[in-house]
Amino acid sequence: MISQLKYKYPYFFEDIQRNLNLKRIKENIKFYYRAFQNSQLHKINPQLTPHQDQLGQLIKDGVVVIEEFLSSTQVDKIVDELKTKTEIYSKDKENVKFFYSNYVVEKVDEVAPSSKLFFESDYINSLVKAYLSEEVRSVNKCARLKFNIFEDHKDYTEEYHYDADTPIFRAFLYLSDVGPDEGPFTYLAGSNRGFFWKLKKEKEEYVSNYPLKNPVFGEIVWDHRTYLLPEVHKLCINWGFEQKVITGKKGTLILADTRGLHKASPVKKPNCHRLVLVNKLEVVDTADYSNLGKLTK
Ligand SMILES: O=C(O)CCC(=O)C(=O)O
Ligand SMILES: [Fe+2]
Repeated sequence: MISQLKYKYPYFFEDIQRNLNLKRIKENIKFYYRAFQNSQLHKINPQLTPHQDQLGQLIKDGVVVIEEFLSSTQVDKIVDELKTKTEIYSKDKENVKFFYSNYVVEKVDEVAPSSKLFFESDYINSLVKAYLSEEVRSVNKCARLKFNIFEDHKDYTEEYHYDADTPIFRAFLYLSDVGPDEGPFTYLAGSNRGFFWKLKKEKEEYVSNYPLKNPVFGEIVWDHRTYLLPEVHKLCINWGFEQKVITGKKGTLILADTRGLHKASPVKKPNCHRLVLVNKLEVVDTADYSNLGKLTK
C-alpha cells in the first residue's frame, strides 16, 4: 500500500513532512527540553548565605554593587603585586594576551596573592552559591586592563549581550576609579529574570537554520546573543528592564548574573585606563558558547 501511494503521489511523504514540519516539531521539543534542563541547574537556596538583603537584590535585579568592598590600601597592594609580578603594565606584554579590547592576565590569584581577598571571599562565594547553585565554581580568575583605543574598534562585548544560556555569573572588582568615561560595566536590571524575553533569539540559535550573522560584525561569529539598541529599548519598555551604568571608586565590587543583558564600555578619555579583577563562575562543565563552536566548523 505504501509503495502504491508512493507511485501515485510521489511527493506524498515529503508533503506530509513539510506540512507537519516534523523536523521543526522535533527541534522545538529538544529546545524546550534543553531550556528545562538549564533551569534545573539554577538552584536558589537562601540558607547558604547570611546576606539576605543582597541576595534579594540579586534575585530581583541580577546585579548588586558593593562600594568599598576593599579599602584603598588593600586595592593598592593588589595593584602593586600586579605591577611587579606581571607584565600587564609593561610595554612588551609577552605573557599578557589582548582579548576584546583588554590586556588580560590569567590565573591572577597565583601571581598576585592579595587578590585572594576577592577570589576567596566568603561573602561573595556564599552569595553566589545561594543565588545560583551550591555547585558553582570558578572557571577563570583574571585581571583585565583596558585603555582608550581607536574609535572604530569592533568589540561585541561593548554591545548588549548575555554570556550563555546555562547558569553563569561574574564578580568584578574595580582596581581603578571608574567614571562614566572610564569603561563602566553596564547591566539591564531585571533581565536576569525569566527567559521569555530571549526566547526569540534562543530559538533562532537552536531551532532555525538562519545564517548566523552577528549584528555588530556582520560576519558569522558569536551571534544571536547580541542585541542592538532598538531591540534593547523595546525590551526595556516591554519587560521593565532598567539600565544601570556602574561607575565606582577603586574597591567597588559588582556581582552580576550574566545570563542577563550587560555590556562593557569603551574607555573614552585619552591617557585613562580601567583595571578590574574578574571571577567567572559557572555550574556546568563548559558553558554553551555554541556560536563560537559554529565558527570553527
Ligand atoms: O568588561 C566588562 O565591563 C564586561 C565584559 C563582559 O561582557 C563579560 O565579562 O562578560
Ligand atoms: Fe559578557
